[in-house]
Amino acid sequence: MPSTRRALITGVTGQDGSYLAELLLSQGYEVIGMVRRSSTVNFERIAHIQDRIRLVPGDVLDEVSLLEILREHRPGEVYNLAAQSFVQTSWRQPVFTGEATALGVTRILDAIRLTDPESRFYQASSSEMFGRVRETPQNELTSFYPRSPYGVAKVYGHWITVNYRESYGMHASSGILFNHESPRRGLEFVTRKVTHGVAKIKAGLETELRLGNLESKRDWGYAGEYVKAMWTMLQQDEPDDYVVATGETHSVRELCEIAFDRAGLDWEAHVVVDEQFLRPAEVDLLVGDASKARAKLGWKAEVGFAELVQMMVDADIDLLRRQ
Ligand code: NDP
Ligand code: GDR
Repeated sequence: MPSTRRALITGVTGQDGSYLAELLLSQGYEVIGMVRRSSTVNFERIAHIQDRIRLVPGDVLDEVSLLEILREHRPGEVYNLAAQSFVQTSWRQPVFTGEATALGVTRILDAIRLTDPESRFYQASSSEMFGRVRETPQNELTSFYPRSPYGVAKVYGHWITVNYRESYGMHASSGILFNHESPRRGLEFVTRKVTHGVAKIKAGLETELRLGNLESKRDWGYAGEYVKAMWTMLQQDEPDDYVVATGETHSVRELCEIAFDRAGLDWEAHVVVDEQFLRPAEVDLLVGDASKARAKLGWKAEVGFAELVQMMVDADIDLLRRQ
């Protein structure tokens, strides 16, 4: 039997993987973190907990590696966070994005089916699946209209999760998470690009910040609390799909106003629109209706947008000072 107190996280070196690992450790889990081989180590986000996690080599492109990990460690819960997650890159590398973000999900579901099909599974689905939105706000029943190879791959990952649940009776759940950010966010995503850019301008290292579409709107929440929703989904008797969001939407322009203001700067004096950051097809507006997660999981976003942006600016100013 797989152990219910042992969890496997794919994508443990990412933003969400690091917060989820912390949460599971605090709940007394034995945490197995899958890491892919690279020529340089990139464990910054988990350095503080590395001695408490068991890191194992594997790749969602390689089903044998997944089978071996599952056979050897027999986790009762598997959180699939691994993906090529940057939307802009997905136009440049659509096939790779499909391999990792779409087919990677089938590889891991199939490996679970062949080893311990009773293990519980979480799939990191995305609000990018709603793309050119069919209704506002978006909920679990809103139809999908992805606008990037990444969004298309996530739609596949979502439906294969539903399919394995229905075909094999697996406890497979899909969390449709809207954008969530933190001081651990990758530097290429717009929130962190802005807050890190503000810190550099404040420190006199840069004078301008080049961005793409300032009008797009997102439902931005705090990653540290979104991982709790993932875990809670796997504690339910029945697997299901849930939207996880704040229910508020803000533009990139508002993000800039708040972030620069926090550092005592005028955003209009520094932000330059550069078309290299515009996307071939944009998702104009996302805002989630997380009432199902609230009713069934008791989950609700607590950290507001301004608080989140200010937390990230403060963390980046502090980071640059220490560097
Ligand atoms: P990150 O980009 O920060 O982390 C992605 C993780 O996936 C990294 O650990 C990366 O490893 C790993 N990875 C990439 N390719 C492979 C591969 N082929 N095999 C094994 N591991 C791989 O993403 P986030 O933490 O922000 O997001 C986690 C998941 O949630 C992703 O699936 C993302 O698409 C999804 N999501 C994220 C949202 C958000 O707002 N953050 C919203 C909705 C969904 P390495 O460090 O080696 O690159
Ligand atoms: P997104 O996040 O595409 O929503 O995907 P990102 O932060 O990259 O973009 C959000 C919005 O900001 C606009 N934008 C810019 N974006 C970036 N990266 N850089 C810029 O310079 C810039 N200027 C404007 C974008 O056009 C877009 O409208 C994130 C990822 O974490 C996905 O993995 C996840 O599934 C979704 O969130 C939900």
